[in-house]
Amino acid sequence: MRLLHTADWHLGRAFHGEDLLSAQAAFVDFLVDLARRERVDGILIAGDVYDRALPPVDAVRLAGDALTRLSEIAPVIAISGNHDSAARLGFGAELLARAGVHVRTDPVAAGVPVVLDGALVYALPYLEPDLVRVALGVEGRGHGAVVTAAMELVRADATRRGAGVAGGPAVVVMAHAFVAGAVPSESERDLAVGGASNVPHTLLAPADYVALGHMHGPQRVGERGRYAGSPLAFSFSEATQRKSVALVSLDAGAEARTELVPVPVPRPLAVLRGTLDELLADPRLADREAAWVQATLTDPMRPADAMERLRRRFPHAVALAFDPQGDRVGTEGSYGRLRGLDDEELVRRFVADVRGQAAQDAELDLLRDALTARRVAEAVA
Ligand SMILES: [Mn+2]
Repeated sequence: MRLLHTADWHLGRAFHGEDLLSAQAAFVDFLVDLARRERVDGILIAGDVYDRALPPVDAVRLAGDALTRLSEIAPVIAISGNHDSAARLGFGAELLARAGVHVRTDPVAAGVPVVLDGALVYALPYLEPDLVRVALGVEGRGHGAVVTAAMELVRADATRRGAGVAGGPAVVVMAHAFVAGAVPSESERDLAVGGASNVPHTLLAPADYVALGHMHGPQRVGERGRYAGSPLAFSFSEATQRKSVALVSLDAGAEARTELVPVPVPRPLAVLRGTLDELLADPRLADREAAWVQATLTDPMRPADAMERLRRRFPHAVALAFDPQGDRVGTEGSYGRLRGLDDEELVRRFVADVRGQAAQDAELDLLRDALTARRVAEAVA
């Protein structure tokens, strides 16, 4: 049997202020065509269907359209990610399931598979530890504890159904999580404060295939895990990634085989560096004129109207940074050094900077509590 694995659609997301909805609609068209052409037996969407808990109406329409069209080809199984509101995405789930669209947002139902011909698909929604530990009866804290509890439900059920013995069904586990060893981009929202967010891939074993969401770069992790990656780039850190969806073949007695199918690129990304005059004149940059452009200008003095002038050649320039070179070298652009820091580190540095003294442990505890509370509030918003 063959499954189509995708994730992290983030419907409703913008890219540096530019609407991505038409590009996302084009991706849905591509996916529907691919599923039909390849005659897949199931379609897996591993979380972050929407970009936020309250998605814009156009994004909701597109999601409805996508699920309807895909369900006409094969059963669809979707889980909620850390960007989705589990309650909203899960609305009417029982009704949708009757039409072959299985939206799984309830952690307690992790041990109830979607049964396909030849495979059991266990769909773990994103498990926010502070929200689901009571429901899962977990004492410990952190992601490892809740994933362990959910996987105990999975293993018990899979064993009951004869998985793992010759002639038994294949097991697929879907999850939206940061599996240790995976490589993030700059567009995933942190799952936890303080870096205790990742889980060892062994927690998700045994499975013939682990269909993951959360990381936006397509990649393997562990022996049988794979992140499908987002269909579109959401940050310039993804400029060199080849976005794809995964076609997974599961045949009795054989290892899962994966084929990556590249997703059409609506507009490439270009990361440029040089003086403004160089960027405007360099003939080698002709093929970047239609790209989304991030430019770092190295002029010793900040040129006037830099973005406006840049856009005369690169109409889709959306991000500008300055890194002056030469005699009048300043420090790196004052905000450049903050790029890529998580919220806790950002606040920590801010405090140290304005007070001239690092934050104390008790203050950091307060800060972590506040950041956790905000994350939980976002998850139930
Ligand atoms: Mn995501």
